[in-house]
This record gives sequence, structure tokens and C-alpha cells, in this order.
Amino acid sequence: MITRRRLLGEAGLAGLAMLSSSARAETTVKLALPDGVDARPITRPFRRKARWCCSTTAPLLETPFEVFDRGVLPPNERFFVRWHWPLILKRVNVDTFRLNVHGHVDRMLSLSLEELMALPQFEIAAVNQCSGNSRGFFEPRVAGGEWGNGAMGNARWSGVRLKDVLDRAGVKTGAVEVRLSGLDAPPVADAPRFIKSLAIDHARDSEVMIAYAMNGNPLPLLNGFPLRVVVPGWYGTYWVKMLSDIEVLDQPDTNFWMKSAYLIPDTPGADIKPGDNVKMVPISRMNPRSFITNIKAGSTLHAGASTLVRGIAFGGDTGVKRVDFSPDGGNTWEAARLGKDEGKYGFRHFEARFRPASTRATTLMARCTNDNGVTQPDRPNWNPAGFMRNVIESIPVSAA
Ligand SMILES: Nc1nc2c(c(=O)[nH]1)N[C@H]1C(S)=C(S)[C@@H](COP(=O)(O)O)O[C@H]1N2
Ligand SMILES: [Mo]
Repeated sequence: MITRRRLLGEAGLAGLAMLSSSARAETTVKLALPDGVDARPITRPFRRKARWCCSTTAPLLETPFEVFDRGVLPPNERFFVRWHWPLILKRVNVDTFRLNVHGHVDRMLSLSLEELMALPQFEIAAVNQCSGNSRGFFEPRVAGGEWGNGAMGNARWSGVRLKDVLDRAGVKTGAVEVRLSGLDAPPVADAPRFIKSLAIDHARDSEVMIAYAMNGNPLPLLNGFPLRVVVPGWYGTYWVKMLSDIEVLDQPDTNFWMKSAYLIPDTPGADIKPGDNVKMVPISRMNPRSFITNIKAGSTLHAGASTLVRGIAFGGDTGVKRVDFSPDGGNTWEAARLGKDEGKYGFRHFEARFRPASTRATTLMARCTNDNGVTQPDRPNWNPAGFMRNVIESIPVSAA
């Protein structure tokens, strides 16, 4: 369990040091993105982060896919990173840091980390996934960060309930939203700070939390040290990092990141055809996904041999009800065995066995159904921002 001493004692280590150029690109990784840049350098530019496949314009660090085969709680140093603005603080002073709470409240708060950590501790395992995870596979292609499938991660988060902090400030009647912002600022003064808001009831649901640790360790600076918001079941865009300001609003938030960015078509799965004109709404809850992690596309399997297939699934805004496996491109399905349930918002391990029947080419598939009865679609969902992809993944293999 994370103690105050442990977190506050991390002060000296909280700095984000760029390593010298000698640690630059050593090798490249192949990304199977249609018509995209298909190879990127693997670099290690950040201390306390592993070697990465790094975009050059902003810190977009994507988790290498093989990491997901090693367990449902990937190490913090492998957790993906996404910031909107390229200027990220390199150091946070834990002695002077304050979390301010103001707006439509009875009393303003300015909490030190010690004061915050004195509130009751809350823990939950939850998947953080970028809305644009897998955007690089969209066809027709769309603009935005060209992620593969690695803009997601699962961790056990420790911290305090957002509700407990709001209760201390005393939310006044008439409050409608809670606006969350962090220490990061845009590079030019007239660009919008990254700010997100949650409806007041959601902010007080006792699951939305302010985390100071992931997997028992302080947050890496790039994942929001010293505090970040965790919104179980919702896309990462709401998981504000380096949280320093909470404002209770008595009007709906109309800031750029709520009104103009992160909008999805108001259709099932946010799925439309290019050119369709539909009502747009703010993105919110995640949908179910599953990935086979131990067999790569293009593998040749041993015909007739008992073959293990394993992977990870998550239900999105609720738990995993079942995962089915198909050894034959979706013609037949059988239930996979589910691993331990570590909490409904987290990754769930699954595995199945089969005997590759012949030497014919075939396609392996996994399909997750969540506790709300929502199943991954056979055909890719599409929208112009490249959000919420969750088609059943296909792994073409042969057997000899
Ligand atoms: N302060 C701040 N918080 C932020 C962002 C940001 O740009 N600034 N990006 C959001 C987005 S879009 C995502 S997907 C998640 C990524 O979290 P991670 O970097 O810890 O993986 O952080 C969210 N929180
Ligand atoms: Mo994101």
C-alpha cells in the first residue's frame, strides 16, 4: 500500500529527465497500418519509461503489443502516454503543490498532498483507453494520432474518491458539472488549456477518483504525477492528469474540449458511413474489446497439435460476461475460459485450446460480450474522428 511518506519521498525522483542523445533510436518496430507510416523507431527518451515506439511531435507513447501477453496489469513503465500539448512539466514540487477546489461550493479548498492523502483511501482496477486507440486501422483513413492497439492499459489505482473531496468543499444546490484541469498548458496563450468536465452525479458516484498511485507506486510523471482523475468505464480523455484544479459549475461546460472536441455520432457504437450527417454528442462510455495476445498474424501453427490461445478482454463500462473463440474465421465459436475477475472495469484474462485441423489458411478470432449484453461487432465501426473502434479482431494463420 502506498504511504504518504513513500509518495512525498519521491520528490527527487519525480523529475522527467530527457536522456542524452546516445539513448536515441536503436531499432525500429513494424506497424501493420494500412497505407500509414509502417515503421517507427524504438527509443528510450524518458527516464522511468521503458524503450518505446515514440511519435516525434508530442509524447505519444504506445505500449508494444507483446506486453499485453504478460499479464492483466502491465508494468507502469510500459503504460501508454498521451498529452495534447507538447510542453509537459519536467518537475512537480510536492511541497508547494496544491489541489484547489472552488466554484459552486460552500468553501474553497486548497489541499496539500498530505491533506489529500489523509482522506479515506479507495482502490479500483480500471482500463484507461484513449478514444482513438486503434485509429490507425480506420478505413477510410482519418486524421489524428495514428495509434495501433497499444493506446490502452490497465492498472490498480489508489487514491481518494472525488466525492469525498467534493463533500469537504460542500457542493451547493444548482451545481451541474465538475470541471477538471491539470498543470499542463498549451504552448501559445490563445490555445485552449486541456480541461474536461463530468456531470455532477457522475463526479459523485463513488467510483470516479483522484489517484496518487498505480499498481502500488507513485504515478510516473508522464502518467500524471502527482494526481490524476480515474473515471472507470469511460475513455481516457476524462482522466485528467497532473490534476490541480476542480471547479464546480452551475452551467454546462462549453470549453473547447467538451463542446468541439471529442464528439461522436449519437448512433450505436458511434458508427456511421463517411459523409453521413448526424447529431454529435460528447464521447463517454467504453465498449467491449478482446485481443488474442500469444499468436501473431501470419504464424504457422502445428496441424493437429493441441494449441493454446490466450489474451485479454474488457467489457468497457461494465464487466466481461463471456469471451468466445473462433478457430475458423467466425464460422464456429466456443466459450473461452475466463481468468480471475480483478474488478469489472479491468482487463480479464481468457484462454482456449484447439487443434488446427488442416493446412488451410484460417483466421483466429475472439469476441467479448459484456455484462450489459453488448458484443463486439463483426464489421468495423467508423466515424470521422477515429474513435471507439472495437471490431472483432482477426488473426490470419496457417497450419502445417
Ligand atoms: N492534463 C492532461 N490530462 C490528460 C490529457 C492531457 O493532454 N492533459 N490527455 C488525456 C487523454 S486524451 C488520454 S487518452 C489520457 C492518457 O493517459 P496516460 O497518458 O496516462 O496513458 O490522459 C488524458 N488526460
Ligand atoms: Mo486520448
